[in-house]
Amino acid sequence: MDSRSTSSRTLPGRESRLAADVGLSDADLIEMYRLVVLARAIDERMWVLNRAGLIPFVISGQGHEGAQVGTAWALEKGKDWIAPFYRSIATCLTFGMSARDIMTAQYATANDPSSGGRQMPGHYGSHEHNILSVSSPVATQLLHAVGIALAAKIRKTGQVAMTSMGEGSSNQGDVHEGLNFAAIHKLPFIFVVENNGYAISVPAAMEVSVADVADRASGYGIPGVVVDGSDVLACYAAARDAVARARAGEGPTLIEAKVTRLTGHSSDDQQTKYRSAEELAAERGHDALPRFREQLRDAGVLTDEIEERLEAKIAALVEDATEYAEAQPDPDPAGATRYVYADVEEPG
Ligand SMILES: Cc1ncc(C[n+]2csc(CCOP(=O)(O)OP(=O)(O)O)c2C)c(N)n1
Ligand SMILES: [Mg+2]
Repeated sequence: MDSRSTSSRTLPGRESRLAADVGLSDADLIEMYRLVVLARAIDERMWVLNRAGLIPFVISGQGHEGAQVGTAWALEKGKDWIAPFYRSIATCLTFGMSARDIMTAQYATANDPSSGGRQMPGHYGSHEHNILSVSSPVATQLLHAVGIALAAKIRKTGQVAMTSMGEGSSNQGDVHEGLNFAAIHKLPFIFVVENNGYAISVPAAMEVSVADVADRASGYGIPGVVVDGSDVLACYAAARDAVARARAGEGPTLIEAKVTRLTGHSSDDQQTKYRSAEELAAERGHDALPRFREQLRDAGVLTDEIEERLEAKIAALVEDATEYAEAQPDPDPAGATRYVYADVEEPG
């Protein structure tokens, strides 16, 4: 059974205070931590492979993982929908994609579930897990997610659609149109802004005219919540409340998670050109991974024994995913236009 399906059945007195306070079990917390650590380990491996000339392009989720696992955990796997963006590795893992699924997308293999090697690396998607394929033009996925939420409302399925993107992307016109529509029709929709303070080399103050993107929610008559993206459980609690509102027919919520970008924008960017050494060092202090680890250790949830086991399993998963993806065949060039043009019979 998926550990999340038990999350609302915390046994009083049997779980840590930390877990009980947010309505989760200790097993949930361990699994959330595992996902954060796994996402980081896959990401770090991607950079090594890129620098070794084995994969062409990396766009990293490092610094975003805690917010991604926290928010995605509140949704129901296999029922709800996610329209992710290029940094959403931890979101996709939380929603059911595997390390192999992520790695085959980096290698653009024929059997990559995201697109069979057709999409740019970092454009994850999974038909099996209700994860919409990432589109390269940023913010377009919000419209798709709102459409899914509209369908859910019309069909009365009880599903929720969540999308995520950066604060820079949140300035696109699509966001205004989609939020306005979702708010008017009280759609079961959640908008997560992962604010890492930069859009490539442009700092937030030059992208957004307000300190908090969440302030814009009031312009649509919906709740806007600012949450510390390095606090996994605060992110979970914000998303849990948003899901409850959405399922109750009360409409959308905007969650702004203040995260950090620990790497350059992509493997083609060098952030030391536009960020000082002091700023980059300070970013390390806003990382969810060590913070969550410490929190779980203090609560007695994460022990040496559990941690050793987790580390060994994650190292093996990353190794397996790399070797597996390396060994998979490239897509057949003859199929390059499949799904691009309609397959029409040539006349006579
Ligand atoms: C419509 C559109 N404009 C520009 C780009 C090029 N582009 C890709 S990512 C990016 C920065 C986005 O910044 P932000 O939304 O803050 O996300 P972050 O990369 O910081 O996570 C830009 C300008 C694009 N892909 N689509
Ligand atoms: Mg950004």
